[in-house]
Order: sequence, then C-alpha cells, then structure tokens
Amino acid sequence: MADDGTPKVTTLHELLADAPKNWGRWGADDEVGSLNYLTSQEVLRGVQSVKQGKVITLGMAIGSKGGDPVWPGRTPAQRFMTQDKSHYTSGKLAPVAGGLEYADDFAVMFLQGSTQYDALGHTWYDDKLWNGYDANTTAGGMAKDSVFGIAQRGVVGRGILLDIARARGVDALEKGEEIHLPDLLDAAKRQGITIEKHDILILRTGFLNRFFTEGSAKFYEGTFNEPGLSYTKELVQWFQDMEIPALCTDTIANETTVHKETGIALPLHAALMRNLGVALNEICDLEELGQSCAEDKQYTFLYTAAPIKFKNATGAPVNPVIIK
Ligand code: UVW
Repeated sequence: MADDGTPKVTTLHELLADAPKNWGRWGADDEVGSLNYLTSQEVLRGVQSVKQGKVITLGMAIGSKGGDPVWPGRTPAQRFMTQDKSHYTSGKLAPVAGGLEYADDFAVMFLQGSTQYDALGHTWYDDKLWNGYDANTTAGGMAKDSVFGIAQRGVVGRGILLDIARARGVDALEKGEEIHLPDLLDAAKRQGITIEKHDILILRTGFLNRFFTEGSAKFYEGTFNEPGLSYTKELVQWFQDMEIPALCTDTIANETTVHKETGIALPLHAALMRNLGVALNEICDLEELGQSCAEDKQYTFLYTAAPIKFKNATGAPVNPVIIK
C-alpha cells in the first residue's frame, strides 16, 4: 500500500494505464513514431538556427583504453586487425598489382554498445511494441519497429541543449540523481532560451565522465542506477504536448534506471518510446557541445543524425552531427 492507502503500483501496465499513446496517429504501418513531427518545415527551422558554421559531433570514441561504458550485460566493442604491414613483411600477403598494400579490420559489438539510436521496438510491455505490433515480431530479428526505419529517414531538426550538470554546478550528476520537468524549464530559463514544439531535446548530465575519471569498477558498483529524467505523469504529458521527436543524453539509457516511487525499471522507455514513439539517442558525448554552448551561449542548433542501416536490428551506432 502507498502512504495514502491506494494499492502500490508495481508494473508498467498499472503505472501507464491512462498514459497518452500515439499508436495509429501516423498510420497502422508506422515504424518511426514521433520522427514524423520532423517535417521539411522543421528541418528548415533547424537550419535557421545555424549561425556560425561550427560543427560538433556527439559520437563517443569507441575503443578507449579503460574500455567503453555499456549497459550491464553488454560488452564493449572489440576490433581485430585481419591484415596490416606485418603480413606483407612476413610474406603472408603480397601487394596488389602496382604495389598497393592495405590494412583491414573487423569489429564485434553490441549494436547498442556505443552512441546509438534505439529501435522503437527495442523495449516493450504487455506484449506490444510501438504502434501496437505484437512482441513476437521481435523473434529472430525485428520484423517491425527495427532501427532501419529511423536509419532510412534520418533525424534532422532544431536541437536544443539543456545542460543540467552546469545548471546544478557539478561536473557530473550522481548515480540515481533525478531530473524532473521543472528542472528542464529552469535550465532553459537559466540559459535564456525557450523550448519550442518539435525541438530535439539534448540533456547533459556529465555522468559518463565518471566511467573515465573514476574507473569502471566504481561505475558499475552496487545497483546500476543512472541519473536522468525520471518518470512523472506531467513529464510524459509535456513530451506529448510539446511533440518532442527525439531525446538524446550522455547516459547509457536516457533516464533514471530505477523509478524511485515504484521500483520500476526504465519506465520512460515504455511511456515515451513504446507509447509515444519518441526516438532515443543514447551514450552521446556532450562534453564538447556543453563547453561550446557555455562559451558562445548558443544552445540551439541544427541536429542531424542517421544510424547505420542495419535491417531488423534493435538499435544501431550513430555519430550525430551538430551545426551551430
Ligand atoms: C535498455 O533498454 C536495456 O538499454 P538501452 O536503452 O540503454 O539500450
């Protein structure tokens, strides 16, 4: 029982019983959800926010010395050389006609093992994916709601950075530290900007810096509980009213991992992605962007991203490009 005597909510089914849903809004066969808000007009609105010609990429480096931060249970990408100069020196390989030699490599990685877009069907509850598709369509590969639709369409519009870490005067938020709707509005006010309908929302927490500064053992110590946006009814309704197409953060999963009141894990994946069709761009490197915005005070810009075109995949790597 909750303090007020009502039964305690313990499932997404209960928590989101009367939550808004966009299923069917863009047709029964839609697989890109809220990216439909990003019309040509929205692309031009983004272009209008280009003032300096400054380019910043948000992809996290893959293959850092101490490893790369990934969701528990996933492993960082591994890259292997299949040939290099030593193969020619040892006589294993001969140059191609004319004398050209070349190096080659391949990688083994979780498609969500670095900066990536989640497919809209990546998470679900009650056996239904975004737009009402049956969860059995994920078996053996995503027949519906794979990342391919997002990759094919691309994500282009006006991006807006809300630097929550700077607003709180810290380098990095703590484990489990929550961000609520008033924090978004306060950060925007502090930065002197207005969040507009259809803005691509980018939230900086600084959290992944901890992986590199404190080491992976400390980062994964105890219950895994990232900081980030935390589910409330009003937050979800705000996303719906503002018609936010995409949410990007510098955390692994874009929200507080464990919802404090209910103990439910990743409720915003359910409320925003599965129900509203909001695209999630995770594990972004927002350090250069945060620094740049703090210096030039330009917090809005053109955001462009297209994950690689993996068919039937649950997500795919991406290196978003910001143009200020
Ligand atoms: C999960 O949803 C489990 O992970 P992520 O969204 O970070 O890929």
